[in-house]
Amino acid sequence: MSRLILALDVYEREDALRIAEEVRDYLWAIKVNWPLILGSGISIISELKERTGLPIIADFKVADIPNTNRLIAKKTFEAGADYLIAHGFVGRDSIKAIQEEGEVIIVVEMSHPGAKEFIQPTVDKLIELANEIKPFGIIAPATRPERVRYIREKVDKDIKILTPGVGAQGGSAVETLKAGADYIIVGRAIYKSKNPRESAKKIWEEIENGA
Ligand code: FNU
Repeated sequence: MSRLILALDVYEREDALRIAEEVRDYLWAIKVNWPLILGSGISIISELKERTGLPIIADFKVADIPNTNRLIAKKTFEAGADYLIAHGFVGRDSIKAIQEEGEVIIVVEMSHPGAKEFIQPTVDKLIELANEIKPFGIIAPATRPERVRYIREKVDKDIKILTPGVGAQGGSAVETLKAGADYIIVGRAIYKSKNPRESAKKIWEEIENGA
C-alpha cells in the first residue's frame, strides 16, 4: 500500500477531480483542506471518494469547545470523510467529542517556522494526550526530521505519524520516513507541477526505494 497522501489545496472542483484521478494510483489517501471546501463545497468529499475510491482526510484543524467540535465532526463524517484533523491544544474533552463521531488525527507539531513559537514547547504534552486517547494518527513536521524522530520515540507504536512539509516547504520524503514517519503528505509539489502524475510517481518511487 502507498504511503503518500495528496494535499489537494486547489479551489476548483474540476481541477480537484482531474488531479485526483491522474494521481490516485500512487496514493494512500487524499487530504482536503479549507481552500478546496470553500472553493467547491463540502460535497467534493464524496465526489473525490467516488471517483478515486481512496480514503479522505478532512484537514479542518478543528479547535473549539467539545460541543462545537462534535457538531463540526458530525457533518464532516456525514459528508464522507474518513478522518478529521484537529488541534490538541484545546484539551482532551474537545478531542474526545470528535472521537465519538469518527477517527481523529491530532496536530502535535506543525511544519512551518512559526510552530516553534507556541506549539513546539507544548509537544510533550500533546504526545501524552495522544498516548492517552489513542487517535488514528498525529501530524509531525517533515521540515524537521529530528523532531519526527523525537516524536516517534515517545508516541505509541500503533499511532500513525503523518508528515506534511515535503517538497514546497523543503522537507525530504526519504529523510522523514527514516525518522519514523508512516505517511508523507505532499501538496504543491504534485498539484502545481506540469505533470502531477509524473511528480506523484517520482515521490512514490522515492518512498518505495528509499524507506
Ligand atoms: P504543501 N499542513 C502543513 N503543515 O503543511 N495540515 C502542518 O503542520 C499541518 C498541515 C498542511 O506544502 C497544509 O495546510 F498540520 O503544498 C497543506 O494542506 O505540500 C499541506 O499540509 C502541505 O501542502
